[in-house]
Order: sequence, then structure tokens, then C-alpha cells
Amino acid sequence: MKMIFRWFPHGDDTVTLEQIRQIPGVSGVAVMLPHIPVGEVWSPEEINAVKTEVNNAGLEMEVIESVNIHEDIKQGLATRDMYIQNYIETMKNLSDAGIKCICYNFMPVMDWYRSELYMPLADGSNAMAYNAKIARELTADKMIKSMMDGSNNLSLPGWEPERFPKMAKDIEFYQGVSQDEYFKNIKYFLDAIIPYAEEYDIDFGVHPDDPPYPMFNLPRVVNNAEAIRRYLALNPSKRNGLTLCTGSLGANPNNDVPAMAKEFAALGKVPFVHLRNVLHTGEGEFHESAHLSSDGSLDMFKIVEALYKSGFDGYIRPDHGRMIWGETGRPGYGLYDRALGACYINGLWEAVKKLNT
Ligand code: DNO
Repeated sequence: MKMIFRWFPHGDDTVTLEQIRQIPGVSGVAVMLPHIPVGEVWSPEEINAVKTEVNNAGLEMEVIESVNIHEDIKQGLATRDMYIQNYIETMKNLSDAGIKCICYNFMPVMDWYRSELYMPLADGSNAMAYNAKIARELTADKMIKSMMDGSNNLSLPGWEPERFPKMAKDIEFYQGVSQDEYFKNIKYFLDAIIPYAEEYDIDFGVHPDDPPYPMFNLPRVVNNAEAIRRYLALNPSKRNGLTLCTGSLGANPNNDVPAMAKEFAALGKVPFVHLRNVLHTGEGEFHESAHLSSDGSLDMFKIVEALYKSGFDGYIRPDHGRMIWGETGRPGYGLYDRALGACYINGLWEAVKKLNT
């Protein structure tokens, strides 16, 4: 297991590599290159510039989160082949730079979503929250406006701004797309790239739909065990894997996250884990919590134990943290609470390992 931390390059992060280097047990970072428009090739120069910066700080860069998928691939348009070729070229360049794992998602139109970014918690910290009722009342126009002008503080790390102008049209497009048709587009993509993942020695981990609930009536394809089984079966290669995001899947109380960790890690199909906790507060409602089991609804010990016992040997990163100690920064991606999370997970890992050897 390697413990890593998410970091945004090009001066786009309040957290520095030097700070990350000092978190006990953290050996590397997961990065993305958000300034390259989705669909374009990541050049060796762009990749190596970031890699050099990371390595000079004493950290490894073996994981990319994310190389996003162009909407034309998701929609199955004729132009998809060109974007797939670009994707393969990016994979080659990443492989040459020593990248071992790519996290991506197949959420149509959107990436992750929360209805509130700074919900005050009783201890004076704040955290992100989701309320299905608010999400249902949200229109694409309202969402785009709040994302673009920062009102309602709804700008979420990882979303590329070029999504917004097309968003309403894209949402409209999917109203006629069934789950089955969408799965066909996924299979087309996987069958094209996975042979290269094998050649280039890169594990792919699809990120679950976050939250695991319907949004704007868009297809949801990675939100429970059955859906994940279907996704992984689309291409049987070990390279076609899952980023097990405990907070995304665990937001739905019907999902048994330790059982999922056990099942998918035992198949050797979990190259990357996002570990965080959520507290269920009502039907279709949750807020994010500190990583500790006693602070949320997920049993973090059981999840780590299931991973360890299933032979998990990939990357783990602490996921969204609360904002604590007066810190400000990207929602979910401050330093302090994520660093506490990394220490806690490392402690669980050491305990589980010693109890089982
Ligand atoms: C949110 C992140 C996501 C994730 C992508 C992966 O905090 O977990 O933005 O990076 O969905 O493609």
C-alpha cells in the first residue's frame, strides 16, 4: 500500500508539496493538469514539468487524478475516435513518465456535486453536505450560474470550466439515452484503451458516481455493487478497475462498503482507494465528517481490514477533509483534516497488518 495525497499543480493549491512531504507516511501525490482542455493530448513536456517539481520535493508522482473523458466519447459521437486517439497518446506519455494508475470517471456532463460546501458542524469546523431535495430543485441554469460566478460557493475542485457553456445542451441530450446505450459507449471506450493500458502498464480506476443518486435524470453507472460488477465485466482485463471511493459509495446506506472493498480488491481490480467518512443524516442526505469511524456512518476499520485481507496493494489517499483550525482553501482539499485522515488510515493499516501477521 502506498499512501498519497491529492495536489493541484501550477500554483493552483493552497497546500504546498513541502507541507505534504512532512505528513507521516505520505510518499507521493495524485495530480491532474487542469489547464489542458479535456480531449487534448498531454505532452511529455507538460507532464515532466510537474513530475520534476513533485520529485524535487521528495515525492513520487505515479497516479493521475484525472485524465477526464471528452463528452463526445461519453455521448458516442462520430468524433469520439479522434478523442480516444488523443487519450491513448496521453496514456503513452504518462507511462513514459512512470505513471502507474489513472483515475477517471464516466459521469455524464458533470463530475461530483454537493448542495452545500461549508456546512457548520457542532465543533466549529465546516464540511460539505448533500441534500437530495435541494439537488432535485436545482436547474442546470442555476447550477451553471453558481459554478461560474462562485455564488452559493458552489465551485468544485476537478470540474473544468469548459463544461459550463455546453452543460444545459448536454443534459438535454441525455434525456433520450438509456442506461444500456450509455454502457455501450463505455464499452467502446474501454475496448479501445485497455489494450494500451496493458501495453503501457497502467491501471485504470473508474471513480464512482458522486453522489450515488440520480442528478438531472442523467445515467448513473457506478453507484452500487451490481453496477460496478457490470462495469468491470465490460472488459475483463485486470487493468479495467475501480477507484474505491468510500465516501461516494457510502453516501447510500444500502451500499455495504466493507463488502465491496472485499469483493473488488480480491479480484485485483482496485488500484486506488479514496478513504473518507460520511454521516447519514436522513433519506438522501449526508454530510462529510472527519475520517474517524466514530464521527461518521462508515466503519473505517472494517474497510481497511477488508482491503488488507483481500491482498490490496495499490494507492490510498485520504479524501475530502473538513475545514478546521481556521483554514481556507479548496472545498474538501485543505491540508489539516486530510493530513489527520492520512495518519489515522496509516494507524488502521498498521494495526490490521500486525493483527494479521
Ligand atoms: C472529488 C473527486 C472527483 C474525482 C473524479 C475522478 O473530490 O473525488 O473529482 O477526482 O471524479 O475522475
